[in-house]
Amino acid sequence: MTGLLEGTVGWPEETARAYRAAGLWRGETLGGLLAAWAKRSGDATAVVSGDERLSYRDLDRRAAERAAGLLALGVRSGDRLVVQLPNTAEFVVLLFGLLRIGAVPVLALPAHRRTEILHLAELSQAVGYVIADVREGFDYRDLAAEVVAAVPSVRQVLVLGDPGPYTALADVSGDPAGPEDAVPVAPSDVAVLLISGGTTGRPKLIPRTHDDYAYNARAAAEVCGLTEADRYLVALPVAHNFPLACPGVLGVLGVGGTLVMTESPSPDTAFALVERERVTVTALVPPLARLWADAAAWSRLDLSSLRLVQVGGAKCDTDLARRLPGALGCDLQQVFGMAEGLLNFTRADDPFETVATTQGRPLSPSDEVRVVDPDDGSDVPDGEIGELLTRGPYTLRGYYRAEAYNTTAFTPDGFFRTGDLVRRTPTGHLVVEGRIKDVVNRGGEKVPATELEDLLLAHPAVGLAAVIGLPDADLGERLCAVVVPAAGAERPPRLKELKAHLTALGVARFKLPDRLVVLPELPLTAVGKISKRDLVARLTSEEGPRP
Ligand code: OOB
Repeated sequence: MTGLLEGTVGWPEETARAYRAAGLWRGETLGGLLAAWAKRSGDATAVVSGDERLSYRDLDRRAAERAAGLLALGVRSGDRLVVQLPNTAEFVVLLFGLLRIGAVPVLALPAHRRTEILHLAELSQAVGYVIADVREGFDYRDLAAEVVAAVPSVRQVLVLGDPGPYTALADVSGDPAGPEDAVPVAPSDVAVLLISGGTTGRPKLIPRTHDDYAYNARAAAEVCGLTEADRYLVALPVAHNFPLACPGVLGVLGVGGTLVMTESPSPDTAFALVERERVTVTALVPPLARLWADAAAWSRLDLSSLRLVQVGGAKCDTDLARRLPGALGCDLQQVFGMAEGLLNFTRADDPFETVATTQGRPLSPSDEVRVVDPDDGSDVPDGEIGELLTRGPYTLRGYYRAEAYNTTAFTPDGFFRTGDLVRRTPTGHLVVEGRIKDVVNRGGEKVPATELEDLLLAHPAVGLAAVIGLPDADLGERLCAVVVPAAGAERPPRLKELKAHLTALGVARFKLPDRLVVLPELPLTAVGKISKRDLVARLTSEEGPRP
């Protein structure tokens, strides 16, 4: 059971014992693993980030020094810190610094803004907030000032770069030989809190234990055939589960490979790194994969080192899947995963047709998967569409501090209701066919509809709001806000105004609607709820005028 963190639900003791007996959970902590990896791969390059190159030994030492520095600041085992850092070596150093002392990072994306960060800090009662100084014209220190003012638990702000009034991360360093370094951390403790994109209402936090996350990364590395010769480009935001542990950062370090960090996944920047560092593997979302495939035709840079590109986060359409290997000169792997746990991968020995047309099959022999009728919960036969339910050695048993929500998000016997509609093929591969959860998947970026609707309703000219996803050739789905003007409003709101309103409230830019539709009323279902299905159908067939 998870020891330190109240508000988390662990696996039943008997199940945990079975996962240990099967050798899936090895009783290791992620901090302890880094020390072991440093012994094994000492001089090998662990991380390349800009001009910086850290060997495994350097990384382990830097993490130990960071851990000592954190202890000296008063950070304790079980404390939560919201971490919002770009793809840099410092992310890896800090992550392991925290893991080593049992402090728990809440992994926010660089795109998150006031609304998201305040929520995460409050929900987790974070003691600290870790940021970069300025990125893409946004000064995170200004946001930190608001966080400190609004959330009293936040006592520390640590900054990568110019700290302003706060503490420089570079100064959070101590002597790792100090007596405080020996903080006991249990394998069953929560290692990180990931952010869910798939829940109703405000985003929920997903506790991942050392046991389960170490297994997740190790098994994913194995499925990808990762070896110490692999050099992995961290192109997606590293706080996301996919590049962090599927196999990503943790999987690569586990086999003694090299991480190449990039703050920009654009072909210009990324291709130059692929050439310079002889990158062999990376993970992309479908719109990026398409951009890379198109750009490769024109690029003079040498991409011949690439052997595997993983594509996931949203459905990779079959055309792109067929085109990608030729365009980039490497294998494709489809990945259908979720921060909550379950990962599906196509395998190197799958026929190409399977790689092109399915989203893979479960990672672990201990993953339990059911496909059920969403109405009555009964299992549907293979080939029929139903809701995917899952339970297993790296799938959560409950969101953090979400007792009421958990009663509906899980079955009584512990299966997680993914909200994804899938079809299972005779080979056990899954094809994602849709969704019943109220989320828009904008090219892999998840926008919980109700979260955005609540924010839209705060605008004086908005009476009713429904957020839906409409089909889009590039993003898979684009974000559409359907609103009914407020009774007293002089005129309907404009898209520009609603975007300005959301920006002023401080929401991540990827949550800004691409399109606004104003209607006199919203279609309702038989039980009187807004019928988003009708809205999507109507707007998809009309593709009416864009305001
Ligand atoms: C990954 O994780 P999340 O937590 O951002 O989003 C999970 C959801 C899934 O429930 C599904 O709705 C969608 O994203 N999704 C896909 C997909 N991969 C994820 N839908 C269709 N096809 C796919 N290949 O997105 C994630 C986590 C780990 C690895 C890869 C992706």
